[in-house]
Amino acid sequence: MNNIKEVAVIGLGYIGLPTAAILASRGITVRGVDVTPRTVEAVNKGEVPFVEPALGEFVSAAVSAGTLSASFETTEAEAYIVAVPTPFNDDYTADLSYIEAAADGIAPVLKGGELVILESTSPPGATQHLFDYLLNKRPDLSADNLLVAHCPERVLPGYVMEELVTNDRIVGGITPEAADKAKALYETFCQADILTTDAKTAEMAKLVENSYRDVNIAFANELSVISDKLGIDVWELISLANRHPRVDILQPGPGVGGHCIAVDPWFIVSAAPEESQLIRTARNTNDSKPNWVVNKVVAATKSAGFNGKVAVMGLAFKANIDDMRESPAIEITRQLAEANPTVEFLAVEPHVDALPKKLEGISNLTLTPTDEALESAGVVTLLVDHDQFKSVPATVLAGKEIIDTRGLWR
Ligand code: SAJ
Repeated sequence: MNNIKEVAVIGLGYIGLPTAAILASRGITVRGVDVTPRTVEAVNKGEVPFVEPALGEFVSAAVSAGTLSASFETTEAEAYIVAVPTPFNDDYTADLSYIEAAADGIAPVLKGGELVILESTSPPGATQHLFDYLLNKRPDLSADNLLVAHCPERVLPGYVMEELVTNDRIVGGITPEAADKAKALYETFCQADILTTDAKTAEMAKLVENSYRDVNIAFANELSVISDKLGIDVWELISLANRHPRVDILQPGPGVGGHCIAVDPWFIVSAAPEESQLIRTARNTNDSKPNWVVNKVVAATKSAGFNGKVAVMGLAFKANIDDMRESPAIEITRQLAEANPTVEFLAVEPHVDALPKKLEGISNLTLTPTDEALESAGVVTLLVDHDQFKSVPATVLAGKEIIDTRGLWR
């Protein structure tokens, strides 16, 4: 039974804000903490500073009810949930500086007996590091009086509010008591099974889930390159092979984006470099796919009668979201526009009203409405399978060179 009534959530991003809002919807008083003024201001107005279906209603209801508020400072609570980024360094080791910065905010307000939950995806040993780091900052607290657990998030962007409730969760405690206490807190909103283990196994489980997906997408991406060479439609090939009862191949695309699948496998590779051959190769296969797409588009612009304009459909890292983190579409667009200054690139992204920073200031690249781009371009490159693009009539695409990396228009 949960007896925690006040929670501080550090990091109000794609995971922290939904978690804060759903806890608040269960009557827990939640104080969100973030370093970004835009985020803190938006949340305090009951708004969400990014696109995530259904989250807006939760945030506005919780802010109106007074159960959710946001600030820059970490204040006293009974439990702290850390949901900050864990990017990788140049050598692919994890950068734990955001976790340490969160701990710097938590340490001074601890009184003893609190629960600290790390949700951020972390390399093996990071939860123990957080525990040691906090105790080091607060040598006056006894180790038995600090409960630290890892509870990795598993929700799929675009379905977060649903999956927070329906997905099973893994909770790994530094001690069994920490795991049990974290489990009770998550039971206030999670209706699925919550499985407890030790912290390192929980860390690794999360990394393994995303590596499993990365390896399987790499298989699909490799098949798409092979099929292209052999003159085979890879989507037909995969759908036929998937009619075998024990085959379930994923879909090829322009590469793997997002802050999770393109990142997490590296944490395993850096923890066991010699032993992680398959995981490393899959990462490299997926990372090389954007280059392959760039070459296909460049070849299309060399065809006779090309009118000088290329439409690039979609910039987000996947369908129906505005999240551009590690997006292969952005990488492809940037490389194309920079290397081909005489070609005009019309980027289409219905979820944003300005080009992202990485694409700012490129003179032959403009953010263009869907109809206008499709009408004027001679080459159309589909990079994201947004619902809005599904309904493009075949007549609009007729006579154009199409590079459809998602199999949406086949
Ligand atoms: N992709 C493909 N082909 C596919 C599936 C995905 O090319 O068949 C691409 C997508 O276009 C995208 C990338 O892979 O660029 C990642 O998309 P995704 O939908 O596979 O995953 P994410 O990054 O949105 O969310 C993943 C999920 N993990 C798993 O499915 C194992 C989610 O449950 C995790 O919570 C999330 O990572 C995370 O935060 O770790």
